[in-house]
Amino acid sequence: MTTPSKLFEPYRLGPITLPNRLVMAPLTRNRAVAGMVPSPLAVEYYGQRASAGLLITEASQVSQQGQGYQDTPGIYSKEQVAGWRKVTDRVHANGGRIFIQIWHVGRISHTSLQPDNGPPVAPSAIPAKGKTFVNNTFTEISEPRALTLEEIPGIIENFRRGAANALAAGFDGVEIHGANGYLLDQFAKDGTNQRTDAYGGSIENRAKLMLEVSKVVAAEAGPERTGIRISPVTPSNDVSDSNPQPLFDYIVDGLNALKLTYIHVIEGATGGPRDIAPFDYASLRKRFAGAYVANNGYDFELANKVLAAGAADLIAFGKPFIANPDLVERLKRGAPLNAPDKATFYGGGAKGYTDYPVLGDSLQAAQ
Ligand code: 8OZ
Repeated sequence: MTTPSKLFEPYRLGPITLPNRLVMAPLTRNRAVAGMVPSPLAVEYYGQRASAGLLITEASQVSQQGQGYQDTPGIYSKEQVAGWRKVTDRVHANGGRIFIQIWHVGRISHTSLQPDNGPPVAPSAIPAKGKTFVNNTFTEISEPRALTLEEIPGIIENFRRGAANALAAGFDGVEIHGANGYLLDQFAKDGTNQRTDAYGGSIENRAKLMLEVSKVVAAEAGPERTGIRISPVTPSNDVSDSNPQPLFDYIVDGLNALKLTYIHVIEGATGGPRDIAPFDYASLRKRFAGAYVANNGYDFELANKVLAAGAADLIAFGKPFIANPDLVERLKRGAPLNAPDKATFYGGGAKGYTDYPVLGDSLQAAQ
């Protein structure tokens, strides 16, 4: 006898009822068109995946300064809002729900993407070791400059505008990208933040920007429609912290006070080992009254185990959703999954984006 899986039970996320506990994780696909507008193919791509309990879009920059890779969509211009409106309309027409992930990359960028070809901005002028994808090639990340104290309100305002634009584009909510070594994570962690002003030094000061951004986004979108993604121990984008547990305990206490609807937690190294460093994720869950969305390397078995134990409310799947538009149906039926093609993750057209077969297609193909 099989135990019924909690993955397929509905979940009330604030004002929104999700028909199941599967979340499509935000996935960078680098297919935006001129003006960093989501392409018509994105309408198809997200529309195909509308059976997920909740879709979260690819990370979308809140300003030109917030862009770090070629052809990632924005949420700061009228044209971008109009492009996203087509996506949300299609998802809703197909019966789905969709949040947009809003993003500022901070130091993970290249001068060729920045206003006036200037340096990318960061909490401190510490270059990241690594490469970004620009001009169709992998290129060294550019040396950043430290943001002045006077520039910080402008960044917070850009996130607020992103949230306002998201609502205008018809999104059901907003996810703040606080993870993976981008701007908000760079401020939070002491490997990248050596500021001596109100945004550096103590845990309280380093967490300040993430919490201030969360406050204005929640004020704009409503806390019941605002989530945030965090990655306490990931080494992504050359980020590190000497003591992440008290830092993220403090951050999550602050997010709880703001009554955000969910925390989306990348457990371990993003896209890598779940056990890269010791960290007590249950401590975050205990501190937070809203939903806990668990991510990183989940399969059906681990998802069921964690949901059954009450350690998470929702499970975010990344790569499986790239390759399986009907992931919910496939897991429900115990059907085989299509394998994702890494070569078409970033950039390109329909291939590896909108052409993965759904179950009926593969059965037909097999006949
Ligand atoms: C892969 C490639 C570029 C960006 C993240 C937004 O890691 C990203 C990203 C992933 O959060």
